[in-house]
Amino acid sequence: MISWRLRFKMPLRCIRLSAREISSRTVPRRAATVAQGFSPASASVAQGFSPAGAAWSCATLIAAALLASTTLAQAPTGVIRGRVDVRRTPPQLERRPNVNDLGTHAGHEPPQDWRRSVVYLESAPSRAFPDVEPQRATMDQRNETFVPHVLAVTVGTTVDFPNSDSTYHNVFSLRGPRPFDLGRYAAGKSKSVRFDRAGIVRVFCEIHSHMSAFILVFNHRYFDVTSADGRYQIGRVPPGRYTLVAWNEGAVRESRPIVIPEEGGPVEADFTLR
Ligand SMILES: [Cu+2]
Repeated sequence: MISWRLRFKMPLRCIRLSAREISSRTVPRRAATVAQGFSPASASVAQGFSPAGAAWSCATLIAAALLASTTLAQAPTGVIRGRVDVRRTPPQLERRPNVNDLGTHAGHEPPQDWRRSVVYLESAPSRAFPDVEPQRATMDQRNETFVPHVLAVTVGTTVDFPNSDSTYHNVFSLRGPRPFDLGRYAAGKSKSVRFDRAGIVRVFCEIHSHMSAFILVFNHRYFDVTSADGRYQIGRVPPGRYTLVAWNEGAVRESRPIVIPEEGGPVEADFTLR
């Protein structure tokens, strides 16, 4: 009987003890551990700058950023691709009577690449990180034509406008997200403009009224200018529902809903613009 009591009393006592430990010992000890673990950070905050605290904060931030980027990099994404068939009539050149036109050759053709369209997501995916790297792009002035005729860039991009002709040019934009006037400048010179607001920029030359171009400024990177045969591709699109837009010269604009499935993968979307 004694042996039974001994055998069964001990475990009971242990259970009782451990229960008491949970209520009286373990919790305060854990709380103390948490308080101790927290104290260096709060101390460094209270004392001001502390190299150890800063290193700890930096390490935490870097770890969090790495984890977030790794998670994003590993998450499946989709590719939207297709073709834009432009069937509308060629644009009529906006010829303004201008004394500066005297001496320039007449009968200008529409820009060769007027069929190039821009395909883009109407709004950026909520799961995407913004691309903050400053970019640089070029819109050349060659044979009294802006090359390319259509340029698509992200906000913060600086666009160079070199003059590759033997005559003077004067690039300007009157309205839109970034009005500017670069003044007249000679062959071989270049001037630049930084675009910090999203929108459509109409570019003209003050000397040659037949020169015009478009710069589309986006606050995300989900866009593409179609190739010579009308093809486009928008990569690394996070899963979700979007509105896809095909745009040509501001004259035609068509949109359609598009879904990137959770597992990612390619999604085809063709447009016919009339
Ligand atoms: Cu010009």
